[in-house]
Amino acid sequence: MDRTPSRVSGGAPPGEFAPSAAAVKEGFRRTFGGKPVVFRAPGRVNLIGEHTDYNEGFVMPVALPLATWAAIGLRPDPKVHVYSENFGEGREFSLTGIEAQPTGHWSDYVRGVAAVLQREGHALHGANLYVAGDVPLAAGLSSSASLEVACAFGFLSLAGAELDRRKIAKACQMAEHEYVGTQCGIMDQAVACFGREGHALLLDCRSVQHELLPLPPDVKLVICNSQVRRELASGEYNQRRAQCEAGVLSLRAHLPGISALRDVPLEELERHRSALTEVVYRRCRHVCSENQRVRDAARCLQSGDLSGFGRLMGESHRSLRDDYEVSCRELDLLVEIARGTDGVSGARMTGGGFGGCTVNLVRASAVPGFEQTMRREYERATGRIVDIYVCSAAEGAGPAE
Ligand code: GAF
Repeated sequence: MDRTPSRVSGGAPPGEFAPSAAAVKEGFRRTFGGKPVVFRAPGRVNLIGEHTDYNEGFVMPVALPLATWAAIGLRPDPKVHVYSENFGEGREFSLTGIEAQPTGHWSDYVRGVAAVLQREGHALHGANLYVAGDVPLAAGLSSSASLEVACAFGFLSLAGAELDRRKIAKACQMAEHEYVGTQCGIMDQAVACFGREGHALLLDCRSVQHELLPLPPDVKLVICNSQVRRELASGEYNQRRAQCEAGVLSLRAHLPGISALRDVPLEELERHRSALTEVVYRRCRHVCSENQRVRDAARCLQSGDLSGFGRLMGESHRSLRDDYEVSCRELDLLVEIARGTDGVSGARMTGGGFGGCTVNLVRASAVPGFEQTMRREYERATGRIVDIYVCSAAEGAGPAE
């Protein structure tokens, strides 16, 4: 999905498709005819708590104004015809007997969501579906979850089904496991469902319960896209998850009560370090320390301690770089440049890693200077152009008019 990234604060350049409820309605009318209903689901940026979700730990994501819109209308047969504005192509599949076989095509997300919802007992109707979004692809901002959740809302509304957001998030996560092949955690789908304007979510990924934390209104979330594309399904992500699970297995011989790294305080990990290989120990150290950082960061936000929050973001980045080994030269560089720039209280890589984006907390009045510095210094060092999205926390998924 080669989605043209747009500047959130500036909108799409003249002449380019700018996704919105009105634009996808019009796209639907052109492609299929008739009047659809429209749902929007946001991408996300994670402030802190990386690779902790599949260890049943804590995360602190924010829903973005970047989103996917899905326009949906009934078909008379049990088929789904889905057209993606971003890919400029459509696919069709039958709702009967959807195979759980990843094909590597973008429509796997849509097939997967339909299949899992049906398995959970929802009688889905055949549908025409027109999707479009402005979450940049493979940038670590969760374009996949936003597509899944927007489609889930669409399918369920046609079926006249009750919308339980926790169940929707879990169904979308399952769809990604089984139909795409990424063993992702619940963070992206949960924040797409539960995000709130002006707030970050403190999400407990074991219970999938969250608390809303107000963000300071004079601080912008500035996302810098390194333009190094990341592919979650490339195997590295699943390998990290397997290493964490191997750690839990070895630690369980000494700590019989644990079922996930969430249950292991850092002191216990240190005590039983010799039970682990060096690599597995470092992976576990990242997760155990990151869980603690998320809880500390929540306290910083609650007490208005932005510089404390920023310090924790810096520690998170170093831990992801050195212990979890999911950063890359370009992300490290973006963090390094940001750290020395006026008005920045925190900077770190965000999302799965291996490329993608950094997230920066920047005083609103310092944003223009920050943007200038990032563009200049990043190009000078890498020859690449950084793409910058200046955001505030947006609302989670719902109907769009
Ligand atoms: C990706 C996954 F989809 C999430 O579940 C999460 O693990 C994240 O990487 C890393 O924190 O976005």
